[in-house]
Amino acid sequence: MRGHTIVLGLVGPLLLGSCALFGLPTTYLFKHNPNQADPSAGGNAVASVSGGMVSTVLSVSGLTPGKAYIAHYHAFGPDSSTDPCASNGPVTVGFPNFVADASGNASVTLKTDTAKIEGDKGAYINVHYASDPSVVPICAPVKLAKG
Ligand SMILES: [Cu+2]
Repeated sequence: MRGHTIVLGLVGPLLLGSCALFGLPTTYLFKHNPNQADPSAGGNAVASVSGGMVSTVLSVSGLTPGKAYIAHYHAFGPDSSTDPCASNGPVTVGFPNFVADASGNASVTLKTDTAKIEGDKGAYINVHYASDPSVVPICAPVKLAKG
C-alpha cells in the first residue's frame, strides 16, 4: 500500500507535465510581469501537438498599437524552481516577430519540433519589446516545477 502511494506521487506530476504531448490542445494564460509595460496586456497560448511537431498560437491583447514584439519559449532557469516566469531561463525557440495592430491585438504562430520544448526546455513563453528585449510585459507559465 505504501509503495502504491509513493509510485502515484511520482507518476502524477509526470503525467500532468506531459499532457501537451498527447494531442489535445493545451491553453496557457499570460500573466503580467511586475512592471509598467503595457499594463493591460494579456492573452493566451494554445499548444497543439501532432506528428512530433507542436503548433503554438499566441493570442495577445492590450499591447501598444503598431509596436513590434518578439516572443520565445524559454527553458527553466536557475533563479526559481517553482515560478518559471521568474526563473530567468535561456531562450529555446523563438516565435516569428510580430506587430500589434491598431487595437493593440496580435496573433502569432510557431510550429516546431516537440523535442525542442519538452520538459524544462519549454517552461514558459515571454513576450518582449522588439526594441528592448529586457522589457517583458507578459509571461505564460507552461511548466510549473523544475525537473
Ligand atoms: Cu524571450
